[in-house]
This record gives sequence, structure tokens and C-alpha cells, in this order.
Amino acid sequence: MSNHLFDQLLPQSLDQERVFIAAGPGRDLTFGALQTRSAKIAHALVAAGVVPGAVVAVQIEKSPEAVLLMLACLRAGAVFLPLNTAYTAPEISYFLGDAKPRVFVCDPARLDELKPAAASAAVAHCWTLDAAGEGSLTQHAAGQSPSFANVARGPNDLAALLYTSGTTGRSKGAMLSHANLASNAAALCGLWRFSRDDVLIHALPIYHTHGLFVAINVALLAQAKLLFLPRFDVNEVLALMPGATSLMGVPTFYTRLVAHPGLNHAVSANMRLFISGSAPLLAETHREFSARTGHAILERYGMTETGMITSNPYDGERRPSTVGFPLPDVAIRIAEPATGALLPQGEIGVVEARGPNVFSGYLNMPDKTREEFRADGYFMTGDLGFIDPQNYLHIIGRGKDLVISGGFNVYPKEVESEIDALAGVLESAVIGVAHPDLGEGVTAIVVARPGAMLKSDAMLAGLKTRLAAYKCPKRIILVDDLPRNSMGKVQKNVLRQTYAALYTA
Ligand code: MCA
Ligand code: AMP
Repeated sequence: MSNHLFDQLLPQSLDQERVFIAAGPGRDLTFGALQTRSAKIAHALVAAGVVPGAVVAVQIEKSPEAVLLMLACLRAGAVFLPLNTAYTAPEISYFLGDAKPRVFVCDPARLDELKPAAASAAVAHCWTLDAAGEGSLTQHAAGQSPSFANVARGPNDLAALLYTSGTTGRSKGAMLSHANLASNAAALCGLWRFSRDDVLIHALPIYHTHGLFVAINVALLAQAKLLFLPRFDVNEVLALMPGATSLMGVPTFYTRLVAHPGLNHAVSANMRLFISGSAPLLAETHREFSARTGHAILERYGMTETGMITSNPYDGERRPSTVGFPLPDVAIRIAEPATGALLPQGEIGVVEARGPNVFSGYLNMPDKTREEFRADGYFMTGDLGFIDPQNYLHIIGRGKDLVISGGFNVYPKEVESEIDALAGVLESAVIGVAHPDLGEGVTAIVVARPGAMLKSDAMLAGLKTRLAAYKCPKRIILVDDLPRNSMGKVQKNVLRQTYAALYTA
């Protein structure tokens, strides 16, 4: 039986002995182990009632076993829903309630805290998996057969559900099909020339498109090897570099590498490719990295809803401050945000994309889905950009009110709602301010109720019980009132100007 994505990622003919994930003593995974161990987990999922199309939600630490679980979900015909490990119990409660997974796998250390959320979403099984690969999931898989007849899945069947925050209201679950993921992985593997000779340093988290589908799927297709790090650590990445060929990272990886005295031509001599994405890479970082190593970072652009859309070329000029050209089979255009009228080359408008990579819609949100597509199938990214005379796409800002901190998206509305709910707060405005390490720092400007005495520390402590830590403001600034225009709307542009040098001065 054919299983569209899995058959492409892991054809039977692979060299079983080759190592795919190198993760330290006793933790390596060969291609053979990917087959047999994911089969065991797939059996366990089926035994737990995971039928084709059922959702399996996971909030687990990065580990080789987490990759096995993703593959097992594909094989069982399930929809894989990875969740950021930083999400708090109230956040998890929303995702489980919306996606209604059959199985939820979480860190054993958080089982007691998260069980009530799973129970109220009527999740049938709450399993565990820790960073060492231990937990009830491993026990359920232990006695199972190492071969599994993959559930048949076609190109349009769902493979994954990835939540992306919304400008208004709650997070939206982007439904990604087997074809969305397979087409993007194949395009990137070809474009970036990944092969069996590649050794990719994998230091990204594996609950987002970048670390999960860009890095892992491309490496699988190429039968390359992954050097798996639990998280980004500049010293460890530099230590691995002489034995590696490639790195994928968010701009913070590159600003931290450039700030390290150990980055030089010698340490990167074996590397062939450095890729950056998820947030804008400063031209200054691009140039300095080039000067220090002789490598021009390849910047690409994408979204959860679309996977990768554009990439700078492998051959040819990798231009700083641009995100390159559309991937093969992907079309982009620039439109006037309000009317959708197409704009001539060089003019700034909203970037729209169409292609086999573009998702089919948001779970349980048909209206929201309709709002974000044009009638002819183009998806409105909400990013503002223009196409230069050499056809390079430049992203120059966002039409959507969004802050990207160290590659994680934070929607101000969500943070403002939580701040406004704190005792003594009258109102708040959350903005992104240039931050030397994170690109943008989440910054809250807060007005107290008359007579109330607000303390930043106490407010932060309150926020941390509700919001993932990366969404919490790096600074809270107390003011008497917020600047407003004649319509009464808060002027965030004025606030951005006022606090522009907050983290750099
Ligand atoms: C951690 N913290 C952060 C962030 N990361 N705060 C703001 N922004 C962040 N990105 C907080 C922690 O909660 C902690 O707070 C404190 O900062 C230090 O945490 P630590 O874990 O030591 O930080 P780190 O390990 O140095 O992490 C920074 C990082 C990491 C390496 C930049 O955030 C990261 O790996 N980001 C990658 C994100 C990513 O994969 N994005 C791709 C999305 P406290 O001290 O209060 O506890 S996919 C996407 O965007 C599209 C599709 C695309 O185009 O790729
Ligand atoms: P997410 O929805 O979390 O996947 O984040 C997608 C958003 O990240 C895009 O809409 C862009 O705003 C931003 N993004 C991704 N790559 C780049 C890039 N190379 N340059 C600028 N912004 C980027």
C-alpha cells in the first residue's frame, strides 16, 4: 500500500546500516532502526485506536525517539501535531480542545500538570516520552512487531497539524497534507544540493516547520546524516563544524556565531552550506559571516502554512536582505493588501503564494481560511515585500501585527490580553523592539488603573503561569497613557520609535 510521504522519505531500498541520526553514545539511529522502531510505535498507536486521520499530539523534548514517533504517525495514517515545549498548561488545554487528539504524548515530568487538560479534551491515551527516550510510549512499543504494513495515504491526506498564532483570537491549526510536505522537501533537497555526503548540524527545536520538515525531511530524502543537538549551543556547534557540511538556523544562531571568537575560515572549511530563515537576517550579519568564514549564508523564506516559499540560489549570488526566488512549482506575486490588485515589479505590497506547498486550511476555521486565500488560490502571507529587477524577493516588513523573537512568532494581541487580565492593569500595548540577540524583543508598554501600584516582576511572574516564556516581555515599561490617533487607535509606530534603542543603547 502506498503512503505518499513516508514512501518518499524512507524507501525500503535504503542502506539499513547507515546512521541517520547521530545523537551520542547509544542513541544513534540507523536507517534500519528508523524502519523497525517506527514500526513498533506505529503498532502501539493502532492498538490505542489511532485510525487513519486521527490526531496524535506531542509535547516532548527533542530526541531521536521523537523523530521515530513522527514517522510512526505517518505510517499509521495519523495526523502529527507537535507542540512547543515552552507552552503552559492553559495553552496546551486550548490545543488539545481544538484538535481532539486520540493520543497525547508529553514529558513524564509534566504528566500530572497536563493530565487535566487531556481529560477535558477527552483524549483517550496520555503517554510519556522523555529526552532519554524513556516513558510509557517506549513501553507500549516494546513488545510490538518490527514490521508494519503502512496505512495507505494519498497526496491530499493530512500528515500534520501545526498551530500558528493568530493576529486576533486564538491560534489556528494549519492542516498540512502529505503532498505539501513531500513537494517542499523534494524541492529543497534539489535546490540546496543535499546528498548522501551531507552531515547536517541539527540544533533547532523539532516542533516547528524549520527543524522538523525543512531539516529532517530534506536530510531523509537525501539520505544524509544529522548531528542531533538538544538545543543550540554556540560552542557545541563550533565543535561539530569540522565534521559537518551544513547548518540550518534562525538568525540568532548566526549573530551568536559571529559574536564568537572561534568562528573562522579554518573551523568552517569542511562546510558547504549555511542556511538561515524564520526571521530576517541582518545584512550586517550576512557580510560579517562572509568575511569571517568565506561562506555566503543562504537565506530563505517560509511560513508554517506554506513550508518554504522562496530561497536564495545555491549557485549565483546570495543577496543579503533578500530571500531569493520562488521554489520550483511555487508562484509568488505582490498585491495591494486591501484590494488584492496586482502591483508592478518594484512596488511594495503583500506577498501572496500558490503551489503544492500551500496548506489546505485551518482546522475548524472555514471562515478564517477563506479570508486568507484569494479567489484564484493564492494565499496571503501577511508579509510585505517587493520584487527587485533581478527578481529577488525582499521582505521589508509585516502587514500583520507580529513580533519574531529568536525565530519564534509572538502575536502582541495574545500577550496584551494576558497583561490586561492582570490585577491593576488598565491597558497595554505589546511591540517588537530591535534586540541584538533575538532580532526583536517582546516589549510591553503598560498603563495602570488609577490608584494601582504595578510591579514589573510580579506582572512577569503572573504572565509566566499563562504564557510560554518566549512570549513573555523582556521589558515591561509603565507609562501614564498610550499614544493614540484621532480615531482613538493606539499608535504602535510611535511606541516603536520611542523605544527603538531600548536594547541597544
Ligand atoms: C528562549 N527564550 C526566548 C527565546 N528562546 N525568549 C525569547 N525569544 C526566544 N526565541 C527564553 C527562555 O524561555 C528563557 O527564559 C531564556 O530566554 C533563555 O532560554 P534559553 O533556552 O537558554 O535560550 P536559548 O537556548 O539560547 O534559545 C534561543 C534560541 C531558541 C536558540 C534562539 O529560541 C531557538 O532555537 N529558536 C529557534 C526557533 C525556531 O525553530 N523557529 C522556527 C519556526 P527564562 O530565563 O525566563 O526562563 S518555523 C518558521 O518560522 C518558518 C516556517 C520558517 O520560515 O522557518
Ligand atoms: P511561522 O508562521 O511561525 O512559520 O512564521 C512565518 C513568518 O516568519 C513569515 O510570515 C515571515 O514573517 C517570517 N519569516 C520567515 N522567514 C523569513 C525571512 N527569511 N525573512 C523575513 N521574515 C521571515
